[in-house]
Amino acid sequence: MPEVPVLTALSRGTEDRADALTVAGRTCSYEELLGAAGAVARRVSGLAAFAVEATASLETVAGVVGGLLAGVPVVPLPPDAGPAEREHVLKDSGAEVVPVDFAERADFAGAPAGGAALVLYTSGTTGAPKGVVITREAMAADLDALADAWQWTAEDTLVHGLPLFHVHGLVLGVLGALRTGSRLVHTGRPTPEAYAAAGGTLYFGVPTVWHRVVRDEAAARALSGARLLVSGSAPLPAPVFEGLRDLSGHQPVERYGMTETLITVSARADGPRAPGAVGTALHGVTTRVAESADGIGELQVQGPTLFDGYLGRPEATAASYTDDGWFRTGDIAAMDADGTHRIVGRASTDLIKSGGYRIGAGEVENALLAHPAVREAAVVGAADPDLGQRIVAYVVADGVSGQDLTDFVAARLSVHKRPRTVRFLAELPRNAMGKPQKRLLPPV
Ligand code: MLC
Ligand code: AMP
Repeated sequence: MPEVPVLTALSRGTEDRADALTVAGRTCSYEELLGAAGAVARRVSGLAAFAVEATASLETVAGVVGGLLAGVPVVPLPPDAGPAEREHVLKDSGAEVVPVDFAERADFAGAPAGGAALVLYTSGTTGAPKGVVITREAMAADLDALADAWQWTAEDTLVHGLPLFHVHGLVLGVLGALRTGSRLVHTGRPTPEAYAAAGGTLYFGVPTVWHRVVRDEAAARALSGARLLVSGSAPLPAPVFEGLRDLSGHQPVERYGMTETLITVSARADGPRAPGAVGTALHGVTTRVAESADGIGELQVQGPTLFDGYLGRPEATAASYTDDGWFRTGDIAAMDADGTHRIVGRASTDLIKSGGYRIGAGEVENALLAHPAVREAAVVGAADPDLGQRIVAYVVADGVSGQDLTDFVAARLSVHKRPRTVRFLAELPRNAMGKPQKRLLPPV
């Protein structure tokens, strides 16, 4: 068996099982996955980077494993990204799309030792998404720290249905299984029925998924046989924590992270869990809450799980660190005396978290402004019981409907970046300097 960086369980080939991996209803063994990944590695070897259409499929897994084998960074493309977003990602990364045929098999020996493995595109407060360069070393460090925190082993069956173009679904949810050797069942979509039917020991979900599970009482009760339910990517509301506890008998473990840092803080399988608490710093990670009078301030982190910068943007990379070398998360946190972290908000209201997706208000505003009828646009996140935050667009426009604008954004960018509510205003509220003031917008 060839050595696949990061994926120690896969490389060892020990305990290969015919059903090692199931993605959206199709199942394969490690050997079959390695064969398909070998064919990808041969094809991409020597490229600077390549992109895969990151549908929830065995092809996406083979593409990413093939990139690791060949030592070529992979750019997972959100499958529903509209033309504007797609063009930006491909141009910015310089990656060409390489199609993956899972039926093709080849041997590929020898992988370079370290370096960039993934480039994940993620939104900032303004402008187009930036490419976050993630190394093999960072992923290996993070997955080992999570295995330690969650007692995650080859005995587990991991179940989730999260997208394969972000840290949660791809790094934790696929590469984590291939490093620890746990079986993986990816349910295609993260529906309560599919989670209930999968019979796993370890479950991953964003709070929206857990909210939907709790609303489906039978599905929540069916999870009682699991070992650990893990929530992350956005704050888990207390009623959802309590609903899971009451129906499944499990207090969910909450963990916190970012594309740029991977997961840095988590509750432990053998430790306390409480609503609103995201646990302690993972092994190897150091955190601090920036100085403030009330003990609440920006969470800053250091450690081996951090990214290798924004692709081609040294200024943005430098700006994301303090002068003394700590990564600035932009999240506002408090830390208890025992080192338990609580995330209490975000420094900028222009980063929206909807269904666990990070969405920059500026990117949606620019998409709206590309519509010929739109003169001005201001986008905010409004509290939503299911999505956490719902995208609300305030626009100054004539001769166009809210649905037209929603569809326009959904077609240019990814579908999850579309406004769920559009409000028409005669003008945006401004200060004396003429600058739009989002806090003066009327309530939704
Ligand atoms: C609706 N649809 C439209 C549309 N309106 N399509 C085009 N135009 C319109 N105007 C259709 C879509 O085609 C799609 O169809 C469906 O509606 C999707 O609807 P949705 O409402 O957007 O999906 P929803 O069910 O609300 O999704 C909830 C969710 C999703 C939880 C499944 O938000 C999700 O997968 N979230 C996970 C995000 C995540 O993984 N984040 C991790 C980031 S990493 P169809 O046919 O496709 O159904 C990170 C680090 C860390 O944060 O700490 O983990
Ligand atoms: P992303 O880059 O998509 O990975 O999003 C990272 C952001 O998700 C963080 O900066 C936080 O704002 C948010 N986040 C992730 N996990 C949690 C959590 N457990 N609680 C609150 N916010 C979270």
